[in-house]
Amino acid sequence: MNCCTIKIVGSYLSPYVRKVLVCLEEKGVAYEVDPIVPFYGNDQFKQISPLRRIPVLIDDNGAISDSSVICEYLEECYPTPALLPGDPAARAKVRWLEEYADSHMGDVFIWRMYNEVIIKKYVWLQEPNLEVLSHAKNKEAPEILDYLESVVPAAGFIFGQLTIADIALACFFRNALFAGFQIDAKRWPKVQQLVSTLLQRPSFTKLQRWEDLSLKTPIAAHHQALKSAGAPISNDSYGGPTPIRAN
Ligand SMILES: N[C@@H](CCC(=O)N[C@@H](CS)C(=O)NCC(=O)O)C(=O)O
Repeated sequence: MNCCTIKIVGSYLSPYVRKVLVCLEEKGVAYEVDPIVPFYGNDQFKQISPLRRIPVLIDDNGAISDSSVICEYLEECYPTPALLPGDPAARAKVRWLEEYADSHMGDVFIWRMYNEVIIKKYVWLQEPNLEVLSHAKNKEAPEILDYLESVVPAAGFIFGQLTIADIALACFFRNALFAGFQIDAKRWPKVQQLVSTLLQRPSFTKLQRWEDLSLKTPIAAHHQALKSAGAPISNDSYGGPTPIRAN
């Protein structure tokens, strides 16, 4: 399949955008980013993302939403290196862990941690709900880590080779860190080892510079600040001036 001039719409701070960008980096595919914070999408944004969510991939074939759909598309367009195993049973297990990360880890790490600490403060100018945050950090996140510790091997990637499951899991620990949550290496040594190995891969470290810059820059200035610092930023943007709630 011929895919070219790939644009990814979505902030470097989103774990779902990060998952797509890491896949592109691992596969050595060139791309540019329109780094909008999703709530700030303009009227045209709704046309390419009916749920007003990021990421969106745009190329010569049109716009595609949802990080898992996008990553599968990339896997088909750029099969090497493969991020899904060949065996159907192993592929299914990889997809389950990707889904577990995107849905359940998303609920806890994004909507009950990162949302309380970062999104509420910088997008909606609200105080965090400390009860929600504390429950997420002290009850829900440890349950996730207990589960992950039971599926992660003593060494190496979960399925031997690097897969989209490893990438998806690691992406959420960046946002957990932004919200002040770190993995306790004594309690969850295998997960700590895997996540730290992943976050040190060039595909992740290359993005961390742009994540850190986004975190310390006012939202309205993200596009220009990232472009000036040398990130691969698009000339045009689906960003708008004020935040809109999708529902
Ligand atoms: N299942 C979607 C989830 C995407 C998602 O929830 N993205 C968040 C940003 S981290 C978003 O756009 N939220 C805006 C909203 O919920 O209004 C995917 O994998 O792409």
